[in-house]
Amino acid sequence: MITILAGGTGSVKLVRGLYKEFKNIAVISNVADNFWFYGLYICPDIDTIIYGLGNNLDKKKGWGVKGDSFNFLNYMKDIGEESWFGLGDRDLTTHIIRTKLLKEGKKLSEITDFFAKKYNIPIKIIPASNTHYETHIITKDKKEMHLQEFWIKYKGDIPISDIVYHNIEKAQITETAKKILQNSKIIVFAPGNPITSIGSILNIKSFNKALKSLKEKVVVISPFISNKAISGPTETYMKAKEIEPSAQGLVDFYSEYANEMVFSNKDEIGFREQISKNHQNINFHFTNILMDTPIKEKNFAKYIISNFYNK
Ligand code: FO1
Repeated sequence: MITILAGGTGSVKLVRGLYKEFKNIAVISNVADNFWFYGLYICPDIDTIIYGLGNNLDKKKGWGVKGDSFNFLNYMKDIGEESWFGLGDRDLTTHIIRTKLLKEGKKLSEITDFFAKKYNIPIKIIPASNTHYETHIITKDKKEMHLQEFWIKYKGDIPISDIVYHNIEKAQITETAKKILQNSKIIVFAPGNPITSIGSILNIKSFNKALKSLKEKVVVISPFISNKAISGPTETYMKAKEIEPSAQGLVDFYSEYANEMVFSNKDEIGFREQISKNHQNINFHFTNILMDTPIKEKNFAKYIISNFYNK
């Protein structure tokens, strides 16, 4: 089995490729982007995986349901309610059902199983934790807000000084996640944001412990091409955590978790000159990591399978 640690729009491309090429996969999803909005519990990263694998994802945006309408949201706006978070009408059904099930006492992992079944997705999608915790942004003028508020409401346009995981001390790895990690032949860190998609999982104490004991299985996929993030606010968040926003910074950040790392062949020169010398215990691999078409998603999945699973 291949387990993928995933979060956000960058990760779903890798998950989709592996799902098509291999099937025997499990996904452990970031949950720190989850939040309550209009009294509904929203789990963007879990939903992106479920919609992505069920062929329901709006691929252009990278989130939400394809072809969705926004009547509900527009009416909220008309009556003067907050409308900065793009909840589509079809997408809304997921949040309403999930919130109802949560209120009936179901765990997030059980609810996620329910949706996977509903959308005919025959693999395990596991929330990194059943405990709610949130990634918060601390602005330079000392305000604290949820990641979604920072990125969507304020368009990421406020200077920031730090990122914290609010309530993470209460979060625990689930027994299912622990078992799946142990039973996997390889564990792939998807090319998600290292701070808010993958780092938010690594910072759960019990998760961190479990992963560090399985270091020889971990393969990290870079979210950078030519030292620039493929998408999203990766550099901003790395800087806020005082990590150099470059391939070098990524290697330093992930070096305690993995001995195998895959980077874009456009970043190879920097490695020859410097990075490999400082990290001689890590095997660096270089290939075309851009997955901007279904063919490239599949080709990259094949690359992972042949180089790390069937090696
Ligand atoms: N991202 C946006 O940039 N704007 C939105 O309005 C927005 C709405 C949204 C609704 C449901 C959902 O599952 C995801 C949504 N996202 C939106 C994506 C999401 O905020 C982030 O990309 C992820 O949390 C990053 O991992």
